[in-house]
Amino acid sequence: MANSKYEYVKAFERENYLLPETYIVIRVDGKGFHKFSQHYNFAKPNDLQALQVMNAAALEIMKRYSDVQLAYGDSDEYSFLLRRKCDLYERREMKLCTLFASLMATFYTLFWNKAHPERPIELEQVPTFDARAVSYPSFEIVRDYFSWRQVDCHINNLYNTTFWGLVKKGMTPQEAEQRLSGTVSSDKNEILFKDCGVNYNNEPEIYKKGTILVREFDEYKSEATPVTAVSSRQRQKQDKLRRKARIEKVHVDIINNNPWWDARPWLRE
Ligand code: DGT
Ligand code: MG
Ligand code: MG
Ligand code: MG
Ligand code: MG
Repeated sequence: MANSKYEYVKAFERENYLLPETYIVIRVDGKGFHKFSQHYNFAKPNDLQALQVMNAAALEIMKRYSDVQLAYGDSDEYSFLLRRKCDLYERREMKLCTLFASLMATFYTLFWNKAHPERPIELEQVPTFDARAVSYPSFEIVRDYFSWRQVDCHINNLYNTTFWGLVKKGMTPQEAEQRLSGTVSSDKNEILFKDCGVNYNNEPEIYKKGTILVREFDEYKSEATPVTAVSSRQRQKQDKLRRKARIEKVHVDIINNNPWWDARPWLRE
């Protein structure tokens, strides 16, 4: 195609290439889901169907992008771990973020409508997501990242479960907020047990731990060769293996669980 005199405008474009040989985490988060959850009457504090819509959307992204090895989600957010050697869109940050955010919104809408034919998504309240990408230089930091998100899930869920437990027992939201102000985890566990008759340990794992989607390999061969030494045929073969790998959904502790991580060495690669 002949160059037009307008082509020079391309020189203004800027692109951030995420550092090579680092793990990429892309986190999407629902925009204004406080309002969104009210509009669609989410159950409080956790709406199982809504969480399942998030999980289904994230799974669909993972199926499409074999570079995603692991995903963790709770509430209105999902974090996707892309392998260190991933070269998706040449690691262009804008491409990756806009793509993940738009896929999440589209899949969310599709799966929502499938799950709620009587309450489809309405034009005045559509699900939208922002996305950010961060590259992490070591696997230890990647693990700390996912611990951070799971701790966040736990803290929010314990608070919300206790808060709504108190409201269910007759407190106004203001009274419940006051009752919980200044309390630590053990206090909340005790309030839940004594005032609400709820043993937090017996709450569903999906609420307490969030959801982990992980690619699983039955026979795993290390790829730990320098990227330059791997032929493109080998790369294609490895990619095919990743595509074929099944994706499991679990709700387990990933913070103090070295065996879980150690059993999945491909997450490190
Ligand atoms: P943002 O992310 O800054 O645009 O604003 P929000 O409103 O999305 O805030 P965020 O992401 O910090 O918090 C998620 C909100 O979504 C929070 O207000 C609670 C709501 N939410 C998420 N999952 C559920 C659920 O299962 N049930 C209910 N009732 N609310 C939920
Ligand atoms: Mg937020
Ligand atoms: Mg949000
Ligand atoms: Mg959020
Ligand atoms: Mg185009």
